[in-house]
Amino acid sequence: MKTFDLSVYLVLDPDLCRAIGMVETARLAVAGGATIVQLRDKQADTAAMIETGRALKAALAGTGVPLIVNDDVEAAIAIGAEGIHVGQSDMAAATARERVGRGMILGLSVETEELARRVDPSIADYVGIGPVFATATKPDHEQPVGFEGLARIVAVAPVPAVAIGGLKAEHAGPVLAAGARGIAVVSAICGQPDPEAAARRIADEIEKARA
Ligand code: TZP
Ligand code: MG
Repeated sequence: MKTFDLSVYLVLDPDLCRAIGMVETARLAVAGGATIVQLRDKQADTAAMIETGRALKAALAGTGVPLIVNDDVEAAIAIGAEGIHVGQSDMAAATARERVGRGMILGLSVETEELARRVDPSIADYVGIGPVFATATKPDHEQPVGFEGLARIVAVAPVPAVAIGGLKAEHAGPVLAAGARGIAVVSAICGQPDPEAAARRIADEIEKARA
């Protein structure tokens, strides 16, 4: 089963989730309306990714919310995750697709129109576009694209898109107006005192923007 909803896309970061941890953050965010969850830990080795990923998978069981693993294909397979997400400097999307097979969701980061045009829809299921705004969460990020850039990139992407980078609940309207299906956030949920309420705010704004 390869259905997914990009509306409220939580990207977990171990540092920003430090207070209550990634598993509890994910559980609360899903209770608040997060529709998809990504484990992104750039410091962890595969064994550590597998350990956290299995705990996340257990926490998400029965919710219908897919777990996506950033970058580490072997961990994604071992966890039994629903998806894998790769960036432009990670394993090539085609290689990742070969390794995980047809059944897994595959997401790809694109930062420019040129990269979005080159996406093969038989390989990638969705693209993550950003950063929309500069963000301290990813210090090495590419040039921010803004809402206009986002719209231009979405327009040429052959698969559904989710926007990322400096986004908060109040940006749901312009993000959907640009053609993206949803909003991906780290700090707007992970760093918040009440991740459930934070996710709910984003879900409510998405719903309002669609109405
Ligand atoms: N890719 C582009 S920006 C970003 C990633 C992983 C970080 C987004 O974090 P935040 O806190 O939602 O700005
Ligand atoms: Mg990556």
